[in-house]
Amino acid sequence: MLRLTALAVALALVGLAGLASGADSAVTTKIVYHAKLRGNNEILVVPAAGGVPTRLTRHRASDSNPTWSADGSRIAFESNRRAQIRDRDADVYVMAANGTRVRQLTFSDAFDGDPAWSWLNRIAFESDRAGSSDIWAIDPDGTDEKQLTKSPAFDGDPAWSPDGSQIVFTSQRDNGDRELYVMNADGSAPRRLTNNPARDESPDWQPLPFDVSGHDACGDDSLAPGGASSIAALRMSCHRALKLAARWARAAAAGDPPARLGSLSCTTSTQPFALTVVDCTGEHRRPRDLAFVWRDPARTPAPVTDRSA
Ligand SMILES: [Ca+2]
Ligand SMILES: [Ca+2]
Ligand SMILES: [Ca+2]
Ligand SMILES: [Ca+2]
Repeated sequence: MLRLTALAVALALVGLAGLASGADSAVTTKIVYHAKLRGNNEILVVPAAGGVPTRLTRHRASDSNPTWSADGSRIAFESNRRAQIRDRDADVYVMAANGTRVRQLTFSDAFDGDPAWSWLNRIAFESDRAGSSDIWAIDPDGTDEKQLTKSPAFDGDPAWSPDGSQIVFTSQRDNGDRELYVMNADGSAPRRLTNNPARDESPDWQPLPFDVSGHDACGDDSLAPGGASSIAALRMSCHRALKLAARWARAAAAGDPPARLGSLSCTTSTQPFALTVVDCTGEHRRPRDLAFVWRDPARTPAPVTDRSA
């Protein structure tokens, strides 16, 4: 539940700042969670500003562990509503943010659950269908299902990096003790983050400091040297947004971050974790909107290398 707590905090902060999505984000952002109602888990949402929770599921099975899509339009969750073969069977489901259009994504007779939805629209989850708990990933339409970890030990608890390029997870692969690991989104180049006799688990990657609801997520685009990433566009194409972000990044890398980009007026806010958020808004009768993250070149993380080989 650490992930949900962090998301809730992020959404609340975004609501206060009104970054990128306009001043109404404070009243529109919601927090999704599960609660045991009369002994049965259901998914609910509550406005971040406070208010009456709305129930999204009504099913006698256990519905739990919800996670938002990056654009806020859908929710993935875990449910054992089709568990007819094994007691421990559960599967990953997706529904619209209002609880309609429920769709089953996984169909193994083993456990599939604890989903995490990435900025790049990929859903990571935990499954023990291959004999031990492993991280798997699937597209929200149920295609391209892939096993990302293959250790005989426990691998679970997936959480995405803000740009969707990496996954942090928990594993007992090295010494039987739970440690945190990071791997690329395709399962390659795993590396251990912790190494101690304590039980290290429930990781959560610090989320993006702006609200992407209503935006197209244009993906990560490494705009050297510092790398701008996680570009979002509201009323312009991703193609155009990427070009504008690249232009801004080049100027910023040269030491002169511009306050304007064509007809866009840009603002920046420095975050306490080596990131600058750039937020550009159109003017006059043609409103446009662009937001992206600019990494501090001096503190760009080192590339992921495979230390497990
Ligand atoms: Ca239920
Ligand atoms: Ca299953
Ligand atoms: Ca495993
Ligand atoms: Ca440990």
